[in-house]
Amino acid sequence: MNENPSIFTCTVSKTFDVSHLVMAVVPPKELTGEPLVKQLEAVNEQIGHLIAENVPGARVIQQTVFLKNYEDRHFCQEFWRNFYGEDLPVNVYVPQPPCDGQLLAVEVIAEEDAAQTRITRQGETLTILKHSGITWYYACQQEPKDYSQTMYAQSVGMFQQLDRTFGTRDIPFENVIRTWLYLGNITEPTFSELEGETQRYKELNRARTDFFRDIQFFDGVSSVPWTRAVYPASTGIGGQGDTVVMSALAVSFDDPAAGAIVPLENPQQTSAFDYSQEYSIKSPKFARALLLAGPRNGAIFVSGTASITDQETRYPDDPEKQTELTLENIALLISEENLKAHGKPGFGCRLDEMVCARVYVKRMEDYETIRKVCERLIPNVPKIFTIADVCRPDLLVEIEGMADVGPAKNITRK
Ligand code: 3EB
Repeated sequence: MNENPSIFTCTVSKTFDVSHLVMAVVPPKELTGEPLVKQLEAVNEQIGHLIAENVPGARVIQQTVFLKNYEDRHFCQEFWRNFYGEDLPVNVYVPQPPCDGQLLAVEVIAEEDAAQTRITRQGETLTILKHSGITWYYACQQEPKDYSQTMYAQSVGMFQQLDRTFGTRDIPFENVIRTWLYLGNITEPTFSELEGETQRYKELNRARTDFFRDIQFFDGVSSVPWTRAVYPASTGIGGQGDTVVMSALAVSFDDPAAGAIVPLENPQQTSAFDYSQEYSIKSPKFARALLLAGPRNGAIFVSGTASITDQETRYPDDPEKQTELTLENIALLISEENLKAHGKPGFGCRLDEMVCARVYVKRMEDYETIRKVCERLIPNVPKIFTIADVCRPDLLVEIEGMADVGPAKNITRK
């Protein structure tokens, strides 16, 4: 049934004992130009099909919804409220148009309804999933916010809001392993009380640095004690308009001694938190990737990755080479060699074994070129392509993804 793997695919992974589906869902071509409700119905139908075929009864945990028109989020949320009722997943609405021209594209995470699975929905901003000795907290922010505030104040406010959401379950920000920061007009100038004229992304970095200052990430969460500063994996990417949208994933282990959280760096890139001040007076505090592992299996969260080696942008005018280098960076990060170098032999994998990928394309005219490279290098990986500005003016593409790894990994493609 899956004739065009680039627009409609699903990965099923049983790596953590229960089946876990990741889907990249876009309304079919025939619906181009049709109203939102038609496209939403088609998306729901596809999700329903994929679940029924692969893991009957699986329940949707989180949807990341990329919108051509950000105002449509209200209609989408009402549509899904009616459809899911008490089982409404966390929906993160991102102001980024899908590259293929549809009104929306959705990355969906669903989980087998096994005897050992516990799902708790807390309002519309937090879904808690418990299985295999791990609890996953999927959070998104509430409806925003005061756009008249400075970039710095808005960003701190969003981090605090996420912190409060986790706080309702007594989960401190120390447990956050992955953040997504979508920032409208990311490379545009803004005013800072501290620096005067600066750039919005740089102010976000200053806010993040201040917010993270007293957080000892992963302290007490897992068995690995950190003697240096460590940070969650992250994506920092543009969006339409003046919006700031954030989401985050936190975890806890029943038995911290049985779990490991290992931030991963790339041997051919300067760590982002060590970037020099020309990129941002306060460096971006994130890990290139992060491994979450039990004794026999694990998941790698790959941060937004771009055409950078050391700390320099490479191939400033060449979208094909930028995409190749970006994927090479991801391949290096998740490679067996790199995992071994980080003390976790047996937890690496190949690039084309990734569970899913998101490809953020700066300019529509580069889409075909970038898509072709992705089809060549990660043909079987469910992919979503959106239009989004990347935080440096000369970066044309940014890619993120997930991988399931470890001696007990168990992945199939549908
Ligand atoms: C880079 O490597 C590209 O600010 O959280 C990638 C991933 C990037 C995350 C962030 C920024 C962030 O510097 C940009």
